[in-house]
Amino acid sequence: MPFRPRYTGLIDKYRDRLPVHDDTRIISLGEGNTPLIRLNNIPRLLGKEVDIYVKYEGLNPTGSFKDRGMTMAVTKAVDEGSRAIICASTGNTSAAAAAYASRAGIASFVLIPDGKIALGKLAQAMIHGAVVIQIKGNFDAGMQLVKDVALEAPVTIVNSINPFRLQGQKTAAFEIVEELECAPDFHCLPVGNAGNITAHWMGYREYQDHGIVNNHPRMVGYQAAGSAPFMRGQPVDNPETVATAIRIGHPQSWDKAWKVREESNGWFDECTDQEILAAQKLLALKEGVFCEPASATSLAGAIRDIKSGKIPEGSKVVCTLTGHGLKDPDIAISQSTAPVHTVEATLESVKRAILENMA
Ligand code: AN7
Repeated sequence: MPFRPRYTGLIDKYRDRLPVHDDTRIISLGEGNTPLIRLNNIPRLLGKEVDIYVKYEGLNPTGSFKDRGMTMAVTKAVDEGSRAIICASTGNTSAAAAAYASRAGIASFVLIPDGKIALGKLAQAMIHGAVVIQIKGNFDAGMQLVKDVALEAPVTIVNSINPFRLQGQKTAAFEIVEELECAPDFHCLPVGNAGNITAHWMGYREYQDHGIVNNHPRMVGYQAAGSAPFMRGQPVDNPETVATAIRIGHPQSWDKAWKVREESNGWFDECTDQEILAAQKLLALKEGVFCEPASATSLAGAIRDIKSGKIPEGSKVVCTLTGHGLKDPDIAISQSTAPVHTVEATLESVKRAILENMA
């Protein structure tokens, strides 16, 4: 049989492991099934014998891992008769909420921090017709407002405090295990609210508990140094980082995240903005993979821990790249040192530009 069934999204694929019924109307954009890319050049540059894979979640329909959770959250919201969803967001959740609400034919309201979300994400929320409410405050303030307003208005919260979000997001761990035919030794993620690290751990545990694999990874969560409440041991009131997606000082999954760390024998650490941007650039230049700054935090931390030997040689490491680089074009352009060459539209000038710039 030369044809395979059309891929129709992660709820269809993992129906047996998700809280849906046979007759549930599925709201999907074909999310999931993202590439697990083995890095070729970076391990060699590090001079270390490690297998590093990146799970390129930026290739989901709205360009981030949020789609995995949003297909579940919106499917359940519609199933329960909701006509509107709401979220606070550093950008990616709002993009996913807006798109899946459009797909479902319901309304979406998104609260975003004034001036602190990447351009691509704002564009997405706007084009999908979300009601964009820009607050003069940060994500954490927005999150509190969303919780308060949902008590007084008929809206379903689709932040990761909605338990269906984590159910959808756990499927990323399923995909990784299926491709590697085992769990990795280490799984590194950027951490904001810590929903995604919690969801991944749920997925790995489920496959281990059900006998599909007999190992699990140590879960490693990296935060941006200016926004690292897990490192400070308490919430941070004024988080700051270039990685605006994880500019979160009051993580919503605080207790769950500590439990993941304990159960998986993992750890938390922090990366400076400089390390984050360097990792984003290295990945783009040396591997051809473009992720947004927050996403590069997983690789930045992994590189440091591989260099130091905390992640030993011989390990299989997965780094989740949570969002696409195109989300934040301003950062990409500002940290590219290669100039754009403007020349006359003649053969001679173009030829000169090439020859002068041959490596
Ligand atoms: C690219 O969109 O919280 O630790 O409001 O967009 O599960 O919060 C985004 C989070 C990592 C952190 N990488 O994940 C939002 C939002 C990217 C992100 C995270 C986010 P969690």
